[in-house]
Amino acid sequence: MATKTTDAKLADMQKDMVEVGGKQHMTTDYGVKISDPDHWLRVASESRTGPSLLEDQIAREKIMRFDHERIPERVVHARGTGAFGTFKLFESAEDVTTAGVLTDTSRETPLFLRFSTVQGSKGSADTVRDVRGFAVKMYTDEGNWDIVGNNIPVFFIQDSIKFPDVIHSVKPEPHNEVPQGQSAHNNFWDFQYMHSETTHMNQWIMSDRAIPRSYRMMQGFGVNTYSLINAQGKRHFVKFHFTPELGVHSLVWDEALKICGQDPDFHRKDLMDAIDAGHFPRWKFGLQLIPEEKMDDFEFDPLDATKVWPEELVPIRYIGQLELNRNVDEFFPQTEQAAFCTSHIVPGIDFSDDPLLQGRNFSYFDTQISRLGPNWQELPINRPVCPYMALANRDGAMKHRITKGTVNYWPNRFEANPPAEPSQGGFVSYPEKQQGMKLRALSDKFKEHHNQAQTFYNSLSEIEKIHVAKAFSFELDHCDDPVVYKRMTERLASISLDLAKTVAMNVGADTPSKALKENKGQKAKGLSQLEYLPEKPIIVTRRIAILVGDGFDYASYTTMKETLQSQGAFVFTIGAQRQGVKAESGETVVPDHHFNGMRSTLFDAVFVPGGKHVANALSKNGVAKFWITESFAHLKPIAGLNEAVPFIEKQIGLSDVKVASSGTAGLESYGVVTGYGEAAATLKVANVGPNSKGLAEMFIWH
Ligand code: HDE
Repeated sequence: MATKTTDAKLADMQKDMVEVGGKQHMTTDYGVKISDPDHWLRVASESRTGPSLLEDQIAREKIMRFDHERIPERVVHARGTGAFGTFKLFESAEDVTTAGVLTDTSRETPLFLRFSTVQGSKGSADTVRDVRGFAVKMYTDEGNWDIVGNNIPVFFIQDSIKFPDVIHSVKPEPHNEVPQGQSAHNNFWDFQYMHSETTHMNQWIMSDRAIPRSYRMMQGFGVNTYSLINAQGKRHFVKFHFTPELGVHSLVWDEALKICGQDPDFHRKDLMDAIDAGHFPRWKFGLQLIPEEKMDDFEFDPLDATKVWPEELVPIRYIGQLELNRNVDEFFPQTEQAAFCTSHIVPGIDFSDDPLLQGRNFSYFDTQISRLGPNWQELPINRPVCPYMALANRDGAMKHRITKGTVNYWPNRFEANPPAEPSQGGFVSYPEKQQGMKLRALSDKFKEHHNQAQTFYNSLSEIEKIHVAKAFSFELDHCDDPVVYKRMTERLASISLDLAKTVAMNVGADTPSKALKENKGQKAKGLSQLEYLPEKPIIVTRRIAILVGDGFDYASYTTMKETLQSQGAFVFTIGAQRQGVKAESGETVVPDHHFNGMRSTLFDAVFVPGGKHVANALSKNGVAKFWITESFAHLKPIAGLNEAVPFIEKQIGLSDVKVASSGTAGLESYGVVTGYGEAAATLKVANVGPNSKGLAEMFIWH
């Protein structure tokens, strides 16, 4: 029995839900109960297994259904995962739009959000270096509104007609289908060089934005320019923003590479685990608005998707909140079959002449047909929750909805299902005056490609800049055609001569002697991800490992575990063996994993309690020792007590880790906190920093 709900989308989908379990017998698709699901009907006796019979309608049905289980994966963004949630407004935007979803502060609009990577196939790894998709479908009272965004605010190209080229260049190469889930190859960087309009975007994808720690810890951007129309018929151009409550955080590259193999589902599990635990991820929703008459006031064209609208010039107005609060029940019908369309807008919202958006409006609608067939809009995940009657849209493969009545056209003699006047909510396109030559061209302002790329680079912190240089060096190292890596390195001299020189040295390109474009050091707001840390550092949903073996100190283990858990952290005991680990004082703890079952990369921090286990187990185990070394290399907070202190000190090879004297609070150095003696008994944890900054805040002693 479906549970009662106030969530309109959940109630809608429940009409099509059945549940595994209970006393209901197993049946065929046509409802007949099955008596023996394990054997094909065949000629057989005790001594002989004879031929299988084609007559077996039950076996044939089962095999046929299996043979056709797969549908084409998305041509891009094939790898992804999603969740349901709600959208609430805390401020009406009725001064700029009539859209109910953006003006009615009493509503809770149900939604589905799908996150994705772009390059890899459906089975590729989550933590690759790539753009992340951020596609939201809001089931509003006036129809579905889709914002099909990314976690990076700009795009590679300016004209949709180039999309097949940019995607072909990044996808596995055609002759050998290599590489999977990577942009580190000749064709991609060849294309990037050939199109200088990609210069801005490839600064973003070489930054830490392309290796997020979690889907919950990245921004979402609509990227394209849309319009909002108010009750007076006035138009504002708009960009949509989603800013995560948890802040923006990234992995470090070595960690990301390793997690690809160690847990390819790292991000989708992270999302599901947080929602299951009731730690619902939230994003503030904001608008950047430009009144129509101001569109020519900028040095860039606001319709150019390779440019951001600098926040100094166009501030973000936050008006709402998006929350994810329910995992899907079944992946295929609720995520794989989700079909997003940039063309799905509701009254009060309209398109713009953004040339990328115009092409997307055709493409998304079109691609769903090859994935799902012409009736994809009727699938439970895609259909609206408001009343709908598409009078003339009938038939086609896999038609599902049954529409009663004798007419399927307009006008009809019954005046059945008449169109709606604008005052009744009928969609009316903004009556824009258009005049011009029919040409294959873009406006002149689209020709400038480097200013914002430089501003992005200049705005990064030193450590972020180092990461960009390392990322370019990794990528171009994987290009074996000298034409590709040499030319691309040269291009970097139009961003920063230092960057170009570092990359040239690493990848074996010619060292550029002069900048190709003067860099005046221009910076802007909102570009460095360090600006998006939570107001107060929080530990909630961070994964923390406690390493124990036989002989560990039970008191400090439990104090630390309980304190961390009370603050919403996910704590895992990693033990020498999962059969049970015995404390010095006799208690037995059953670890969640054993040393070889997990890796430090899958956790945000590590704690080692004191006790004889350090000598008995930890210092004799290579994996446990490497856990500490690797955590340190990945800039993770490490804490240890008593016997664990010299152990940690040895693994990280730090001569200046300071150690407090017995009975006093511990000290920290480089994100390592250590302590001896009584400190263990009074251990408390407060303000925990993100893994990229403020590491020393991880463990605070009171
Ligand atoms: Fe997409 N893109 N795209 N894209 N895109 C698709 O539609 C396309 C672009 C984005 O979770 C496809 O349903 C063109 C920008 C996301 O299901 C396809 C152009 C942005 C998703 C398509 C772009 C995106 C897609 C493939 C250039 C950020 C996954 C499957 C003009 C704002 C949605 C599908 C999901 C998916 C076309 C550029 C984001 C082929 C032609 C810019 C998040 O229609």
